[in-house]
Amino acid sequence: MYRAVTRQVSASLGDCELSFVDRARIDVDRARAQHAAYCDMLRRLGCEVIELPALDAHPDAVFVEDTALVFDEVAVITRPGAESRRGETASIAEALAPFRPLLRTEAPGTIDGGDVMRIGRQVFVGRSARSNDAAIAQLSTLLAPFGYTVQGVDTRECLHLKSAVTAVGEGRVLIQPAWVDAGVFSAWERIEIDPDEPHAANALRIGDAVVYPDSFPRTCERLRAQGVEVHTVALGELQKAEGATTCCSLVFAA
Ligand code: CIR
Repeated sequence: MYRAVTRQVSASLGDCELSFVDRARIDVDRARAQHAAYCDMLRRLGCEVIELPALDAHPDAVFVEDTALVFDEVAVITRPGAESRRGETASIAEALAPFRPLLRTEAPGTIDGGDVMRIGRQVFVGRSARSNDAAIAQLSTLLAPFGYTVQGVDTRECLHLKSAVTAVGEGRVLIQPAWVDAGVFSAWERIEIDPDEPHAANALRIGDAVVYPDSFPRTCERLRAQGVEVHTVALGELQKAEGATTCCSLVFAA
């Protein structure tokens, strides 16, 4: 059994932060419909979905992943790298407080949850425009008592570490080798994205299944050929906001 915290799409989504994609007009109603279908998929895969109301003053607030890191023992409220997103964390802290003791990263540290990938007791943190070494050091100190080791990983040409690599099963990652050094993950089986689908490395693992965008059919085929149970969703309008599959939820064991 899992819980998933999500947040409804802001009316202001069109004013989102963008780093590596060009601005295109976003149909907010369509984004809302896609987000609702995404939440339905999470329910189908066994999540109890806690849907928070939209924060219209924060265009990117639907991307809850960046505001907190949820471990089995504790949750860490982040200090997001983009200043426009820092006001999103208070209500996330409120939503998570019933389920985990809360810890926090502080200035000068900045970190987005999209840069944090956990595999077992290993926590990889992308060094990116959003996440810095100060936050990596803080996270290492915060998580050491629970037996986690935290390792910084260089990223290039992408927003977050999880734009470049995500876990798709026990001991398996899906990876875009142009954006992160694949050697860092040599202990795991690596499934490479199809080179024609550069943004295809972000999959959301829920138990034995992954939720995956319907816009990367070639990589989807590769995943299925490797025996990964893939459930596709349409996320086109959220992708225009540089969002992906993991970023729209905080999934954790209930
Ligand atoms: C941002 O730039 O912060 C948003 N427009 C997109 C955030 C996507 N977050 C994620 O993939 N974890």
